[in-house]
Amino acid sequence: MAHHPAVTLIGVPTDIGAGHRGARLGPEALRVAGLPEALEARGVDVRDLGNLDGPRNPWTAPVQGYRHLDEVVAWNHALMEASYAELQAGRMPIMLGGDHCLGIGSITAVARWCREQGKDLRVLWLDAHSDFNTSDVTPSGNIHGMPVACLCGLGPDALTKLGGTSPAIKPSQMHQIGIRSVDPEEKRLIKTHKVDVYDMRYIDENGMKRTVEAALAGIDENTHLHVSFDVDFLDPSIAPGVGTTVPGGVNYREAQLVMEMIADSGRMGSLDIVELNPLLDNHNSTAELAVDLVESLFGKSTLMRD
Ligand code: 6HN
Ligand code: MN
Ligand code: MN
Ligand code: MN
Repeated sequence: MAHHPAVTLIGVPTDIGAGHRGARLGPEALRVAGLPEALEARGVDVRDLGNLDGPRNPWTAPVQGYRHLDEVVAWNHALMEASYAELQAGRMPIMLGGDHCLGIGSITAVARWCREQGKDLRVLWLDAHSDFNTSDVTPSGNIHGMPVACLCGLGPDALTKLGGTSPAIKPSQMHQIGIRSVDPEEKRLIKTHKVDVYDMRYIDENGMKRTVEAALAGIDENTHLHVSFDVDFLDPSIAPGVGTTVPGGVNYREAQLVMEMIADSGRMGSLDIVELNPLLDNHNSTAELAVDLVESLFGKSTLMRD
């Protein structure tokens, strides 16, 4: 069995950035689906920090293009500190979301740590969405549609400068797979900023193997790979438990292949699992699938390679 770093599970029970409530229950659903035990069975040293605390969801309308901005800032600030502390302690943080706005705090912490360590950060964003909206162009005001823009320096100071320096990352560090729902103005932004996007058409035409090879091209032993896994990356037929399902997503075998290839790279240093909404799930089956895929991220092959 491959050697794995020690991991720390950080529950981030928030749906503050989403348009549906219920993702706040995601961390518990992942635990009930057996995530800690599955990692332990892979030989991983697992510590569960429990859930972070933060403001409740006020469930109010957007103000100047942002819903719940103050609450999003508070949650991300708490997560940034918790995640940075684990990296400093030499452990791999695994964020149990929670909606995808938590990618701001999570990746801001990773970016700071990589800067200090002289490591090259690369982000793999597995998602149906690009999450590159800004307050001027967002159709919803929901901040889970904005974390990539915020990380690249587009957004309110309170989020773009969460870690002091802005931007946290350059668009060239961001590589997105599975994309199939991008708002019209958001599309213009990701083209202007040249985010590396492998959309479903690319996957159809080239296959998942070549897609992942392209997204990981050029990594080396100095690369820290952060994987941000939005469960709506998966096709809704296998993963109904998310608020923003988009048809035409990644199937079971394609998803396994992505995870196995990331495991083979040996470079994953941090992970978000986000957008799972147990209230929309079918008897926790989406959480169980997420656990199955995380096992593959830690080297459990479904085939004959163990
Ligand atoms: N997610 N583009 C839509 C919006 O409201 O900005 C959907 C965003 C979904 C975000 O799934 O993490
Ligand atoms: Mn997302
Ligand atoms: Mn999404
Ligand atoms: Mn790049």
